[in-house]
Amino acid sequence: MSNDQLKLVVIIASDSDANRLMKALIEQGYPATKISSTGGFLRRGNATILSGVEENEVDGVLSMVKAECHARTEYVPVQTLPFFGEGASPSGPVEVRVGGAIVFVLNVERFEKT
Ligand code: 2BA
Repeated sequence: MSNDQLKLVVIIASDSDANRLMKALIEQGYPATKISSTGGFLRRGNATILSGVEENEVDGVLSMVKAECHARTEYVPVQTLPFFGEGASPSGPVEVRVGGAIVFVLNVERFEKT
């Protein structure tokens, strides 16, 4: 990996999608690190995957994210949400997006391997 146009792809996905995505990335030869994380809104465990790749590999990583992480909707009880009890809250279940992925692509200023 050269320092020239290195990008850090940060992917936040559900645990089950992230496991499949990790497997697919590694099989295709993309480096990847999975970190356990927690969503601030739903407060559910999710996973953050870091993949440092050349600029011309970013689209390859993104197409694997699209193939493995599918968004769907789920209804969660309003009592489990952080804003419950703080003023005007909706009653009954609330529709939320689960699965799918949130992706940030960052420029890497410097890469060192010791
Ligand atoms: P959570 O914060 O647990 O959010 C889970 C899902 O709940 C979100 O899905 C979104 O559909 C919904 N949601 C979040 N905040 C909301 C709100 N204030 N009102 C109504 N619905 C809300 P995604 O957007 O796909 O996000 C999935 C996970 O990705 C998030 O889990 C969070 O861990 C992370 N994430 C999303 N956007 C982010 C950002 N801009 N920066 C850092 N992390 C982010």
